[in-house]
Amino acid sequence: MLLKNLLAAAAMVATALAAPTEEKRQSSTRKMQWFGINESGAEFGEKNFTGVYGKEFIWYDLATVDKFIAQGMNMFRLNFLMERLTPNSLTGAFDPLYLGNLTQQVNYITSKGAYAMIQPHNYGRFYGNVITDTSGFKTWWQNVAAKFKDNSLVVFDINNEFHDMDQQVVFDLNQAGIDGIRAAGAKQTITPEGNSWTGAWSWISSGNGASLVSLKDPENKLVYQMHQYLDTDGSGTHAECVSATIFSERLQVATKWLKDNGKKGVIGEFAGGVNSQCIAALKDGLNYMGQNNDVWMGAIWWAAGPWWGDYIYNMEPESGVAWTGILPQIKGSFFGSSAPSSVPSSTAKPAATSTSAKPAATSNTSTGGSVAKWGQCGGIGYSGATSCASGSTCHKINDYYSQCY
Ligand SMILES: *[C@@H]1O[C@H](CO)[C@@H](O)[C@H](O)[C@H]1NC(C)=O
Ligand SMILES: *[C@@H]1O[C@H](CO)[C@@H](O)[C@H](O)[C@H]1NC(C)=O
Ligand SMILES: *[C@@H]1O[C@H](CO)[C@@H](O)[C@H](O)[C@H]1NC(C)=O
Ligand SMILES: CC(=O)N[C@H]1CO[C@H](CO)[C@@H](O)[C@@H]1O
Repeated sequence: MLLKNLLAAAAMVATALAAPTEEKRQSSTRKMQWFGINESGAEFGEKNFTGVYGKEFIWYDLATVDKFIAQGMNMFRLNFLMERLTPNSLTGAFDPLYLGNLTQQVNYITSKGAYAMIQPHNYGRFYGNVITDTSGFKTWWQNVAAKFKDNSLVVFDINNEFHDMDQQVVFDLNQAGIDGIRAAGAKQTITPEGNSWTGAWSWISSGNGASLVSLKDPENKLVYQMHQYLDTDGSGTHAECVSATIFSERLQVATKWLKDNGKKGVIGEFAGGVNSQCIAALKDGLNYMGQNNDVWMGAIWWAAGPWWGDYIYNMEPESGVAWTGILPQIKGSFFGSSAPSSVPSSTAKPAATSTSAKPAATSNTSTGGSVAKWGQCGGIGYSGATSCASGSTCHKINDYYSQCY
């Protein structure tokens, strides 16, 4: 997010969680598949595409991943810049160190059974210019997806917040990204994003709905990523929220579009300031999403990361204002109350409602009846293959999730 933000998310199977005892309770009442956090910092210094690690930009503190998971989160949207991953061109070689950091983060997160969303924070631009080379963009995604195609807990976010672009270019870039990812043999969930900062409230008025409904995915695993802030201009730059019901109100046109068209969506960025009106609006909106979990896969908070300091939405453990002021207030909305009657029956078995996020079925690229490295190989409720591809063995992560590595 820059002027406006949003979220991206990936799908999470409720059974793929850490901390057996605690998560057992949570997974049985999870209202939406994904509850996540934006990890932000590797895209910092957006005016300086080279930058230096630790000076212009920073990667994420892996210890915080465990803390978020302990709070029930299962989705990490990893912000980074395309220019730092492939500095020479869209089709050029990777910077091995930047790729190394991205890969390390993805592997750590997914080794814990959570989802990692690979999210180029580029607004449809490369070195400041709108990307018009759809073929090059397809190759960029094919090359990136090839690196992660065997990790079923990875989700691909085509690009953060297209804006002020020709709608056809936004469509073409999304389709090229999808085509590139599938050309690499990757079968995981993909989240396209829209023009106009991919706002949920403007999904129809922006023209995104009419245009992006026609995106084609041979795997049928698209989850439309939208972003929604609660301040007056929807920019996510104010601590105040318009009203205690503004979040659910702003989600309504998008919810209708998703239902009318048989699509799935995720709120890849959302936030409000630490005050009672915003907290009420956040709970109301998340409860609304939970009631509509046939189309909403989840929501991802903006933001965490080591460098957010006293930022109004900072959820970095344990100093961020939102870590103490928001997370304890809203996490219940992702899991429901203790009253079983408040839990929709469909949430008791989220995996069954998800066509897009079934780890075992998506990354099984090995032959001979074995699970590819990083794929799921066991856990309560899992019925897939249990033998790992050569070079990896099955490790129990928790009662609900075992993984090949
Ligand atoms: C960009 O980052 C490099 C490396 O830290 C630094 O030397 C340079 O001054 C920065 N350029 C700008 C315009 O900030
Ligand atoms: C991450 O980037 C830093 C700075 O370039 C580098 O020193 C480090 O080796 C990288 N880590 C990995 C795992 O590649
Ligand atoms: C995965 O491997 C199993 C054997 O362990 C096989 O039956 C199944 O068809 C494979 N699934 C996919 C999607 O390739
Ligand atoms: C609304 C908001 O806080 N946006 C910030 C999101 O993160 C980028 C950097 O990635 C900042 O530049 C924005 O100000």
